[in-house]
Amino acid sequence: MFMPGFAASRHEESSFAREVREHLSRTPQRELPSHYFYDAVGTRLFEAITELQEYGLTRADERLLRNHAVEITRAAGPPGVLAELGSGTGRKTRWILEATRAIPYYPIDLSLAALQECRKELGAIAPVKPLHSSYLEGLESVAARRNGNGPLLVLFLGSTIGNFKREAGCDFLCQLRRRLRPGDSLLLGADMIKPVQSLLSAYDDPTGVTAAFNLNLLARVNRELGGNFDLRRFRHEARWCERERRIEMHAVSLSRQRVSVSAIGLRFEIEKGESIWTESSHKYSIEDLDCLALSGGFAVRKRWIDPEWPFSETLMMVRP
Ligand code: AVI
Repeated sequence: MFMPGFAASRHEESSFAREVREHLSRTPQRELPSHYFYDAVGTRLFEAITELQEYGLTRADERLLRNHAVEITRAAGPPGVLAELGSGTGRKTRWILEATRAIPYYPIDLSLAALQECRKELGAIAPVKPLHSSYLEGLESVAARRNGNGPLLVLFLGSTIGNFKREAGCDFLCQLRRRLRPGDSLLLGADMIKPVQSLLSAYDDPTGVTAAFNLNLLARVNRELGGNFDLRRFRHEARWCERERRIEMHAVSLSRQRVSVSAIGLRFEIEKGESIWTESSHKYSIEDLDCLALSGGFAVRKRWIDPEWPFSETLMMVRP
């Protein structure tokens, strides 16, 4: 019996396959999308990165939230509902939840394991309502369920905004704003511009954890899409791009070689010294952040900056 849709769904390409083909085919600069770093191995490696002495970003984010949670929540309204985009296990959010009075908390993430852990860890402090979805879809669900619970505070921490191209980041904020109401707010964590040498060490640590994190993306293509990347013939490189004020991570080919990715029917040759661009981490000035808030439809209410590792939490209110 012919079952409509069956054949199509069997051959339907995953978004990973589609995006890998599209990005790896780009010329003259081949790319891979950085949001695919986080498979089980990549997630562990990223956790290890956050512990590195050279990578001060996560500790600075946590310090600010721990030291200023009460001020943050007071300045935000106080909020009646909390949502977090890309919550992971919600480790950093504990202090914000403790500073509010058991308001509903909607962690939004694509990792089911992280959401389960989040509910286990924070369920005693507040009603945790995990949403397994993308950022904007998750936020839409929150908007549909918030009832008359008072202002919504959205957390977007960890400088994930830095992994968006600048224009895409601005566009993302506009889309976020459209799902909010006047009185709602956004707490945006962003890594700030700092001396280039400390940034280069943060993204190319001497223990090689970031190198493993970067090359694991090639390994993931091998594992999931039948790629034949020879990881020994690529090296990790972190570059500072002054014009765009960002760190770029590349996987640089150590020799001329042929690559094939069987599941997506892709074959290409890569020259010695040619690279695959895997990630951008944009860094911000105060002016950049003010401009981002304004063009996204927000007004900056208050900002906290870590003195040890320049990192900022900017609280912005929805502009009517
Ligand atoms: C998740 N994101 C904010 C990290 C960053 O710093 O851009 C990912 C990362 N890449 C290399 N090290 C950490």
